[in-house]
Amino acid sequence: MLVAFLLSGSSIQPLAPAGGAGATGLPQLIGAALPWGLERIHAPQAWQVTTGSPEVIVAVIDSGIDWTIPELAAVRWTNPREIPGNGIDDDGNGYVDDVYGWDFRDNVPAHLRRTQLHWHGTFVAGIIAGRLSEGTAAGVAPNVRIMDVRFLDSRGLFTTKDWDRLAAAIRYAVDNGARIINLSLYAKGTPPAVVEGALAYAASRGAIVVGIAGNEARAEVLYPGRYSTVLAASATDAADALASFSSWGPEVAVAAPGHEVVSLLPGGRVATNSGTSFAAPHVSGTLALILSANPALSAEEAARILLATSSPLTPTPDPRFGAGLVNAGRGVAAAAGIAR
Ligand SMILES: [Ca+2]
Ligand SMILES: [Ca+2]
Repeated sequence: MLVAFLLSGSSIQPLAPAGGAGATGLPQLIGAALPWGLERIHAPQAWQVTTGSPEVIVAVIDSGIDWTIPELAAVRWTNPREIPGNGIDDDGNGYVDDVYGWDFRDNVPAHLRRTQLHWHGTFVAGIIAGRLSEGTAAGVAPNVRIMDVRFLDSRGLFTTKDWDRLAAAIRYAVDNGARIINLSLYAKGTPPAVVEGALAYAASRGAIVVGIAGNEARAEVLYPGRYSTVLAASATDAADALASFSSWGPEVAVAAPGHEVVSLLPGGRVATNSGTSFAAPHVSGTLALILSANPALSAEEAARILLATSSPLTPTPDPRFGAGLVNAGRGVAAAAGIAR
């Protein structure tokens, strides 16, 4: 039985091939304007301090990532203690030849996946750390590293049989150095204790888990975003209104752009898509910049800075937006200003 959905139901709207020479659309996109979401969260202001440190690893537990895209290849995490292709678990972490992460769907190293990728994970990774050609950043934190932890199937879905798989994926990300885990997925139901246990483990090891409110357009934050161990994001549009599809509730930590977000599809095309799935990577990228600006920060300190520097969208506390719209510029400035 399918229990989980992560697509907003909106259609993909291709703009142009990334790196296409002389084509309409993309050159204007590169030259004239960054993706609106990056402008809205003040990423360019943050980049005056840092565009991200390669020491900061963000795990993308999703549908897998197309690493043939040059704009993403530069930010792929490599396991430094694993020798590729020798059939030996060199680092003794329980996974043989996991040089670029692990595919928990096919149970193989991430780069040896056996089934077709759904586009979702590539799109998420692009928002966190993608680059457009000519060195222009398309993601929030284009110099951090992305760990590819595949969990969702080729349709972008998972089932009730997969909860153990999700728990293992979370633990893998934590044990292999991820400081941030992006979970752009949700379920219409309560996960078993094994998932809550893995999230508690992540918290105990100083990994920050970013999740989503869900795309059900009502006052109920869905799991796993509903857990107190997850920073759940709601989705806003270019006018800072709550996106029509976004769920909300007291468990929302922050809001971030999620309506018609610009990022990469497998193969490298640039497109827009909508969903709370695409709000979360704006949050993950901002946290990655905060930790890049000050690597000594604990997870709690980084999360506190994220919340304290977000821009309130209403005069009073609002379950639609949590602490407000994430503000990478203010977040990085605050992080860099803390001497430790
Ligand atoms: Ca290994
Ligand atoms: Ca090996």
